[in-house]
Amino acid sequence: MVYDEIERASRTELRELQSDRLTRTVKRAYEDVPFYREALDAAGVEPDEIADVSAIDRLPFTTKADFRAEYPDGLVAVPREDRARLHASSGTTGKPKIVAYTAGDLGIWREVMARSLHAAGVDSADTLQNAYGYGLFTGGLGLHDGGEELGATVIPIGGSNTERQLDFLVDLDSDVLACTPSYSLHVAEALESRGIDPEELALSTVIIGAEPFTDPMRREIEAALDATAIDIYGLSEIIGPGVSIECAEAQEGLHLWEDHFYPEVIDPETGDVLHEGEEGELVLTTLTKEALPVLRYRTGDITSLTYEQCACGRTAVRMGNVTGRTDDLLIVRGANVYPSQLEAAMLDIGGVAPFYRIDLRREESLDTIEITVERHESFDGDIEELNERLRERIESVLTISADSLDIVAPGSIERTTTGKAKRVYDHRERREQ
Ligand code: DLL
Repeated sequence: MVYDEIERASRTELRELQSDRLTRTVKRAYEDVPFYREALDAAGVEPDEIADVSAIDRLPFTTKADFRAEYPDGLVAVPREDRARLHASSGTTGKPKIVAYTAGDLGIWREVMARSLHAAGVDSADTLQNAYGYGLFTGGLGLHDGGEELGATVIPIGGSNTERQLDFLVDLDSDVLACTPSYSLHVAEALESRGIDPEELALSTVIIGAEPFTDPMRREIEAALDATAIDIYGLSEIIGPGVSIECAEAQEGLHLWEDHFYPEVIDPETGDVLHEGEEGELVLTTLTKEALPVLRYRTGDITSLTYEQCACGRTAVRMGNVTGRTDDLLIVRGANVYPSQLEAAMLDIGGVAPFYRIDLRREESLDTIEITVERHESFDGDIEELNERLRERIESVLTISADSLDIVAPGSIERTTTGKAKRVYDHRERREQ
């Protein structure tokens, strides 16, 4: 069942709508944002020439560096009196990216979030415990507004305060918990230490996003909370959460709301647009945003697209689960690996828990990689043998051997209770993120 008929529109209808909306977006960006006027002039593109989405690859990309260079509001297309809200996404270094919304944009956000929650199986009778952080981060207010739009009961508990999260899960019979995957694991552990059996909770769905997670990690979350884990994706620069989400019916890829956001996948090295099914960097163009129209934004997120119709009946393109970002790639002594590849390899072995950290250092101009991972509580086998198996497995994905591999006691690695999990500590140099 869809929330809005547009979710079942034919591909031809969608394409016509997208072309029409793209033309208007390009025109507005050109007229109202000096940055885009200069970028299009430099690329030799007249806004009128972009009459169809097939011409989108003539447009230049927008990058994270452009957001930083135009700080705080150089990319905003509307005067101050038309801006209804600002959010910010903080990098670990440098200036935050400030994003602006008109009242109309907030309406679109509510709509795509309500559609997302509906696709995730949430309905107006449900209680949604929203444990995403409120404030400048888009997670809290994004899920909040969408939940209200759908008619659900929203509990704006926000991030952290784990003891109260447990009280509410029990006392208020929350059906849905929305939070990062790492925090959901922390909640699961806290339930266990309080002796609460997740099977006795009303909780049926966890809506996880804002950071990458692998399939074994998802299985761990589902088992520990006795709930279905639904992947939700989004980013502040485009709108916040609600760009795409898995449907509860199929859980095979994330439906991307193509009537508002136009996706492409490119080769991150050459910038060439890739074909359906090929993995590369996701590029998004907003089709309806007023305050912050964004053309061909390089998200840095790695995924692929499929246009095959989903079993749930929605026609929107689906993107694969994002397990890494182009700037996450670890390069150690010539070996290239994404942290998610190491995570999947370690969890596949069994015996270890999804709590780990990776430390990279440079010693006498040689890079080293140290991996620390927790033993799973249920593991009662031979630790030496587990260490050996893990070492071999890590070496097979990393192509070099880890300089140290420590299996530590359950609970030793610091938990993330607010914001996004940090698992990689690169002590070699500070990198712009
Ligand atoms: O994280 C928006 C959000 C809030 C999404 C709540 C989902 C739930 P930013 O702080 O701007 O916005 O960070 C965006 O987070 O480019 C991805 O790298 C990563 N990310 C977001 N969702 C997912 C996901 C919010 N489901 C950046 N899987 C994005 C993997 C994700 N990575």
